[in-house]
Amino acid sequence: IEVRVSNDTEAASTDATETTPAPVRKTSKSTNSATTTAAYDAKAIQVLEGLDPVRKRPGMYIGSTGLQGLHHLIWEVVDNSVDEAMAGHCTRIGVTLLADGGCQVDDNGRGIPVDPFTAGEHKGKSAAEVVLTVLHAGGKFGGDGYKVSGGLHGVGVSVVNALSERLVIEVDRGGKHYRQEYAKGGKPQGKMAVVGDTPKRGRTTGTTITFWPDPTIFAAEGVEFVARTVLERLQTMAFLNKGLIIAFADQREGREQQVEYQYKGGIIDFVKHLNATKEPLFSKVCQFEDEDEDDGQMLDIAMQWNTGYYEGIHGYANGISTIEGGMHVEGFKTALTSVVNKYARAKNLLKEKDPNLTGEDIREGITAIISVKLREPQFEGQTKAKLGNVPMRSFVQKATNERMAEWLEENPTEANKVVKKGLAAAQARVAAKNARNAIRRKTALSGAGMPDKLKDCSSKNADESELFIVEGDSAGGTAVDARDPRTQAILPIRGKILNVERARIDKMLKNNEIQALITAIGAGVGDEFDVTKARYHKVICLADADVDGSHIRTLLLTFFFRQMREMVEAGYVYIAQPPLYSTEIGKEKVYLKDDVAKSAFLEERPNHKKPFQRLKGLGEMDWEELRTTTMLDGTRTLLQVNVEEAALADEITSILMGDDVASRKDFITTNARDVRNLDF
Ligand code: 0RA
Repeated sequence: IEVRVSNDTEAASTDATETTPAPVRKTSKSTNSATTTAAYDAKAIQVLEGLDPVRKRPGMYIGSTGLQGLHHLIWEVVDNSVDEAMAGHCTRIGVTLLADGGCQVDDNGRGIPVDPFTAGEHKGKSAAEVVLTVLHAGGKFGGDGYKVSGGLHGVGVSVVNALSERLVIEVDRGGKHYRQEYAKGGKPQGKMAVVGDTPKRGRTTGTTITFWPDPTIFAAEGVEFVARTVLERLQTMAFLNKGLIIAFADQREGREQQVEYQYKGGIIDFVKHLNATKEPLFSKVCQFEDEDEDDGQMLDIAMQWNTGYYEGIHGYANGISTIEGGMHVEGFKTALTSVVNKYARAKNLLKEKDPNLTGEDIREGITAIISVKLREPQFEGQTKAKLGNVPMRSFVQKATNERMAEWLEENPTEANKVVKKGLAAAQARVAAKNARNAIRRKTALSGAGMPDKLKDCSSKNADESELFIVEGDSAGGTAVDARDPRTQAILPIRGKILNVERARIDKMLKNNEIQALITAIGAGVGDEFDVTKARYHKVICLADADVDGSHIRTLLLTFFFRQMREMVEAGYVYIAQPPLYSTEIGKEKVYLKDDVAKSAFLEERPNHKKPFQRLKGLGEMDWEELRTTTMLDGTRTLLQVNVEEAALADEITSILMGDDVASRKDFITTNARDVRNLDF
């Protein structure tokens, strides 16, 4: 078999005129057999050759030199193996975090070609070496190559090599075991060479890449991989690549674990997994696939509804999560709205006089995966997480229109439930509008419009204004005494606010505490929420450090996450940390915020009497204590709440707030140690 390196001349010459290196996720054109030539376009590649630019500006290639960038190295290597799997040549990928800090990725694919080129720019080097030392060389190998390449993540393994202090590649091919090693910065230490026979046990062919990230590059946050981050990503990969075995092993001391993912149902299993903590509306999952060979695009879509009220549509392009949506998601939504309305009319579930269901009505409670693959994905938007390829919209729309219509016809029981749920959502939408109008009217009637319970601050500058939401009237009173009336407003709320996960928005908006909160913040709610109108840029949940307090805090956070998400995204939502214990050192009173702080305190002073003066709650502190420990800027500590990844946050919210008590308990137990830093 002849191994040919080719460069798409057009793409390469464009690259050559670029003044900046390609950003992360930019992809090189994949080769198609018709245009492949044995000759190598040296002129074009010269500009890109050498790995120095990567070390000079790592951020341009892997996004950052923080933990995210560090993990990007793993994704880049794994993507190559996933490509091989998608081409039908690999069934198992292993990812191992080694005890010495390295990361090993192995696959049972065909093995990356090892024979040296006999001519051209890279004469004498193996294809494997070119892939590891030439920027943008990845994915351009092989005769019939990859029609639609999976990983297409973008930057290629040469970037991983450039940013490692050491890298070893091993290939099993034709019964031989090959090996080549690279030193810091991707410098080859000798040629690819046979070092023995392919071991009798294990694979017959395959590729193993082991790398040790360069700590001088990742100086800011270190080179320690986070198992949970890797596991989450690998699980998603396994869902998106039906049947593929992805085995993870952590061999680091004290953290040993092994996990293997394989989903024979692919994204059907993904949808079931996401809905596992919810109550599915029916057990079937609607799933379909389509492929357009000429345009080089594929889609794989699955969906199921649950009895909840929120929509969870998760888009992926070439295995990359498109949190901001894009053309594939747009096409899906448009088709879904149209096809369900058509069905509802045809079956007389919507009468002639009834208006159409809106897209939102239909998507209430949906869990859907929209996974597409395409040759040259364009990622746009603020976080480069929105798919911009326009043809993808009509491709997804057409397939969804046709295949969903079929599915609805073939599954009348389920179709009926989908329509009924949409009708109920439409009713709630009308009721919610009335409730919102009622709040607006009430606001207009009561002059200034602020709730009676609110002790507002005098500043009208949102940037410096803080709203403390305080549990209980008595603690509220203390907080009023403790505050800086110029910049700090106090809103006491009584008891447990409504659990918004279990209540539809219309019911929720009738709740007095919620109404007061919405009015005080002054920026609307739900779809109408406008973060630029927020009257405070710090909204601080102040509740006891005990179980009840943590419950009320979770309820508040859920409300913000679900109904004022932009507040969370803007970083306006905080958690105050009133201390749980107090004790004395001599005459001075010392506060300890939790059990961890208490243990640390006792460890330092083993002879000190135990602080079991446990503050029974916010009410136990006088206003001066509350001010210095919890409210005064400079002496307090606040936790900022942030949304890490919408899909994950959605899952956690459901687990914590939903009806499934067992998984909530399980989650809290397994994450008890991290609970303070919970990324909501
Ligand atoms: C192109 C051609 C062939 C194998 C691969 C690429 C390949 C690359 C990687 C990267 C990680 N794992 C991989 N596995 C395979 C082989 C072509 C042939 O043997 O005919």
